[in-house]
Amino acid sequence: MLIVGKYPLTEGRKTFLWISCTCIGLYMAYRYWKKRKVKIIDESFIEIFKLINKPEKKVLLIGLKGAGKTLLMNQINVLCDENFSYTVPPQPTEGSIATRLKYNKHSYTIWEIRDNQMSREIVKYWMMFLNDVDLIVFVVDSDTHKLSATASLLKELTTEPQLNNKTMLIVANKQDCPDALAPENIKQLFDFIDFSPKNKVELIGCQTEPLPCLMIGETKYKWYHSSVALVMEKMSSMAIS
Ligand SMILES: Nc1nc2c(ncn2[C@@H]2O[C@H](COP(=O)(O)OP(=O)(O)OP(=O)(O)O)[C@@H](O)[C@H]2O)c(=O)[nH]1
Ligand SMILES: [Mg+2]
Repeated sequence: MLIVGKYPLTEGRKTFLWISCTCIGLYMAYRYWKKRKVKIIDESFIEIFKLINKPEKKVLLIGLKGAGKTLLMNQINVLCDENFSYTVPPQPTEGSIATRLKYNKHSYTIWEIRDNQMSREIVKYWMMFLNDVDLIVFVVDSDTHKLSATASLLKELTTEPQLNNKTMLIVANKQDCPDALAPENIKQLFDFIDFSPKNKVELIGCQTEPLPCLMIGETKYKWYHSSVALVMEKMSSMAIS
């Protein structure tokens, strides 16, 4: 028979000791489980707060009819989502198209706003969409013959007081066209815009054509031009800053 202190360890005492140890063990396991549960909840909250602190960036995509906004968006979509594909030529946009995508761990909603039919009212029309916008992307057809109309529209747009302090990226698209003006020359043509870094307006060249031939049996493209990746990188850095 075992002797603990002065008292012999009888069967009754053994059972009592065994039950006490089990209870203490169970209680400690419960305390540990509860602590872990609280920790997991804490971690979930941290994740939620991280999301809250990284709100979606809003980008407004504008420009004259046929400047290439939709094809640019299609190729940006391919860049951000490997399952995306598109047909060519794109249909003229009716009203607006909103695209949500993720790029470099940030979420973006990009609104393509079509030039409404009354060209003289177009700037006022775009202003209606300007609330909470982090970046305006203005797509330009770089064809020499189309640039003067675009220049006068941009002049009107940049004098809008609502545009003060808004960040804007001008995309000089269709650089592959034989009559396209190079980005540096377009900058000179738009001399009414202050392209200094403090003014938060930048210009970048881009092209989304010529598209490669599709493989036999394929009807949709999953291709983007390398300049589109540079445009997306610039859009992202300007929208975040
Ligand atoms: N050569 C050339 N053509 C282009 C380029 N980007 C677009 N296009 C063509 O230009 C036409 C208009 O393109 P869209 O993307 O529909 O233009 P958009 O600005 O969305 O036009 P709307 O929705 O009508 O305002 C299509 O036929 C395109 O194939 C480019 O970089 N180079
Ligand atoms: Mg369109």
